[in-house]
Amino acid sequence: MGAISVDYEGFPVLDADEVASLIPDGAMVAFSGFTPAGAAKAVPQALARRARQDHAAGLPYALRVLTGASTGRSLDEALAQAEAIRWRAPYQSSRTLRDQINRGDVDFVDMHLSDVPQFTLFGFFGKIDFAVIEASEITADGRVYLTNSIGASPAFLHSAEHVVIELNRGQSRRIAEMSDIVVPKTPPYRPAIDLDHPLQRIGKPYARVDPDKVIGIVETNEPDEATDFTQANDVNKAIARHVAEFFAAEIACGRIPREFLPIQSGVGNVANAVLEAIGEHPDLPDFTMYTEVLQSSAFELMLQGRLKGASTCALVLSPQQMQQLDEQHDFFSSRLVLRPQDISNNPAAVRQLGIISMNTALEVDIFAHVNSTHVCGKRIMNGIGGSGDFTRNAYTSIFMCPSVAKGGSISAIVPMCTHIDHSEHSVQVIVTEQGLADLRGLAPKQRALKIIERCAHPDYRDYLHRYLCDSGASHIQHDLTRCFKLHQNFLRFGSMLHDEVPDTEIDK
Ligand code: 0RQ
Repeated sequence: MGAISVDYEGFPVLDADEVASLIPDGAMVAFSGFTPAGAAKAVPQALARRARQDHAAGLPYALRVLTGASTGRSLDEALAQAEAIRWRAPYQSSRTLRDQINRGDVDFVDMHLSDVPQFTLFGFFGKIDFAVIEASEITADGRVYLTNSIGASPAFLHSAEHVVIELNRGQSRRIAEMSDIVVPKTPPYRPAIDLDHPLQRIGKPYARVDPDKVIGIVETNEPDEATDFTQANDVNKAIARHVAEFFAAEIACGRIPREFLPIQSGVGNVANAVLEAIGEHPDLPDFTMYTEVLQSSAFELMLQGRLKGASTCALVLSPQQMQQLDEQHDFFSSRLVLRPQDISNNPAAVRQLGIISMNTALEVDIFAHVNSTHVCGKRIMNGIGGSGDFTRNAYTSIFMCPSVAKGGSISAIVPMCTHIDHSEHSVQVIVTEQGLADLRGLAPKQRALKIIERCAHPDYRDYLHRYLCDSGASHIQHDLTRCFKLHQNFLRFGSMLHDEVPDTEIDK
């Protein structure tokens, strides 16, 4: 270890490269971060430098990397570019890492995000050698005040053998006042989560660490590496309109209570567009959110008073919005609660609070199975994330996507999904820019007809109707010789509607 220059609250202040020199090849390292919000930044970059040096010297260097969810470019992208990741869980969105996973160079465990803290606490991942956690403050007695996400950091701090704190001076110290941290007890006799309202507080504003485990503090001063928000396009706006109209109709006929229900909304531009449409709809009341990621559109709705309050695991906002959050702290601190992912995504809380879940699909089949993760059943995109945590237990579960991808060469509505993340038993409503299919109470054939008519792109409706019609009578009408023909066409010819491929030439 290099020379220790100063102490902070009795902990040695280290250089990120000194920390990297202490973490051996093959170590399991748990980093803070749930999306780029609150992700560790300096130590992963130093680990990437070390990996490059070791590789140049002919030495192996790759880590087992655990986080709350996806991260910023200084973590997944930097480590992947340095070929420093051997194993990864539970979610990622880095282009380089995705390619390495799809080549088989990195082992990736795609899992429900609510499970990560308890997998950690139960020992299901094995030993956590190091935790590297971004914080705005640590005290000598082991209180750790986290930054823009809570994620799985409380569990990582609890379980890791050694802990490094990235003390980020650039992050607001007051975010911690919005944090509500509990580490649920392990079974048996685990008490129920006592949440009746999305904004109810049940924990403490800090996480706990055994001070003896803290090997050092690394001082940083960098903002989160959130990607820019792009304006909603016409397709996303059409999807959003259908969703907002659906909610208005549900409230009008009494299936959703007049005061509305808390909303969970996934990440990305579709989710932003939907929140905007809800905010603009004259017949929809002010509402609350119980979600895992709070994005920019929700922040604006909160300023306008349309969003009354939100529980989230991460704040993914622009630098200007982060500054505004700091300047108007009193306004936001009474309206925002940041929770660990085992609480923000807790299936029992989702059922208890009556959450309406809204997530994005890659493809949906005519019987309402949803693939959120694997293109053509093979290549991972990001991961299931929190979508399963919410969908299975939602009051109403909604999946949205454009009806076609890649300029129309791919239909999002297919005869059979090539990978299933959410089954017909959990998926209630499908929405594309073409329309909305409410599938509640419908048998498989009725679901198929509704999805084809309401959601499929007109170019694909005829094919899908023929598929259904030619598949013969059964409870779920499938022709196992043809159910993946559209995918086979795409893999072979680059377009799903290309003439059908002979069975002998299918992609293996
Ligand atoms: O590819 O970028 O190369 O053009 O997939 O698609 O339409 O831009 O949508 O960015 O919202 O991502 C499901 C991946 C959608 C995401 C998924 C191609 C398409 C494009 C992205 P290009 P869009 P989005 C909250 C909840 C799972 C996790 C989750 C996701 C790219 O929403 O990862 O819900 N969800 N978490 O062209 C081949 C298809 C395709 C396709 C789209 N059928 N086949 N490619 N694409 N459909 C977050 C957390 O849990 C933290």
